[in-house]
Amino acid sequence: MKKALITGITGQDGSYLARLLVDKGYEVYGTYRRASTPNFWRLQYLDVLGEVKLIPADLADMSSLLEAVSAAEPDEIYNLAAQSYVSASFDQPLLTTEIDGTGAVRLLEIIRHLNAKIKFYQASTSELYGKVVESPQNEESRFWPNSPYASAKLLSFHNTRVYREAYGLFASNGILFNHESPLRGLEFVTRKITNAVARIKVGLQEKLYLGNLEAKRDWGYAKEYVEVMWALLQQEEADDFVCATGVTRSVREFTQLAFEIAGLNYEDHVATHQLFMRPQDVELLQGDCTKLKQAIGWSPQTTFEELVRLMVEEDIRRWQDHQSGKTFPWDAFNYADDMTLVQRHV
Ligand code: NAP
Ligand code: F7E
Repeated sequence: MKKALITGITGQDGSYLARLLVDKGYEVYGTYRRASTPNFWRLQYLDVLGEVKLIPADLADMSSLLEAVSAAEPDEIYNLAAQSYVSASFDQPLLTTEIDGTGAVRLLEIIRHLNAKIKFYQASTSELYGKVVESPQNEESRFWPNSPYASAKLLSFHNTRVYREAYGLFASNGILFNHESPLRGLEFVTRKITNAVARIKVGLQEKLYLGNLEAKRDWGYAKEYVEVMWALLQQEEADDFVCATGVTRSVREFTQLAFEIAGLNYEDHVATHQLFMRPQDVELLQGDCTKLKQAIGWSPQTTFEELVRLMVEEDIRRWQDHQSGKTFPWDAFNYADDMTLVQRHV
């Protein structure tokens, strides 16, 4: 039986990947952060919490990572843990660099010294392209990070390649474009919108405050993207691959469609607020995953319209179930609403 270690197993991708690997017959280990409030709701939602082994570890802490890898003795490591919110990286650039940049190097060093046969997947990102100079973006396109998050991810991207070339490690980068789902964190714009649409629909909220409505993203479905992570570690050789849909849409288009699906007009509810603007933004992302298609035959199945619909419908269902007294694994019921954030922020 193959063994996998997933860092960041409590996150969106970590949970979907855990489900996928358990279904494939893997023994799955995952790292989680000790916190005052446990955060296992996604693993519970996918009914996989009871089928994984959990190890406390922090990407900023070498000893805990060493212990995690020693305990799991994995064949494959999927490094998904990150401070993954671009906006927060402007507020916490050093912490973000420690986790998203140096964290990967800690794992690569552990692999090099402990067992160089362990295969390594690094969660790289379309944010690396930043100020894009060509569209669509592929593996050859210029990287020009626009945030501390992206420059930290550039460090881990290149070290993954360096350890592959210098030491012969099987270390691959998946350059994944934005991928979303009903398990997406509430800070990210897609889920922020679908959760707000649901609250407005059931009468709990009136307004939704957003930042840059004109930014364009290539949004895919997270459940499909974790299949790529696994497939990349099954290749003959390690390499770097873009994973995307090739379709780009603006935040405004996402918002308009999400409200329409709920039978609402976004112009009646949406306002912009400075709080949700970034010092600088990535204005346009659109990926070209030709190389990936040729290597593993993968192509996205869920369209933009289907993705928005499945997220809106799931959030409406959750709020309706909540109002009728049901309890279930979920994050939104104790999350501060927009108005509170806008009024309380200094
Ligand atoms: P996510 O939902 O924010 O999950 C991040 C995970 O990292 C969580 O399990 C979190 O733990 C953990 N984590 C945070 N700081 C940590 C630390 N210091 N030590 C150990 N674990 C830590 O992110 P995601 O959307 O699943 O993304 C997975 C990975 O792919 C990330 O590396 C992200 O940067 C990258 N990525 C994401 C996308 C996307 O569109 N989703 C696209 C490209 C790349 P807690 O639960 O305790 O917070
Ligand atoms: O923003 C704009 C915002 O925070 C998308 C992470 O998974 O994908 C994600 O990063 C766009 C940006 O994702 C709001 O300015 C407008 O242009 O959902 P987001 P992101 O920054 O693209 C990449 C690939 C990753 O690697 C990251 O880990 O939406 N926007 N108004 C807003 N964004 C947020 N969050 N909130 C707003 O109110």
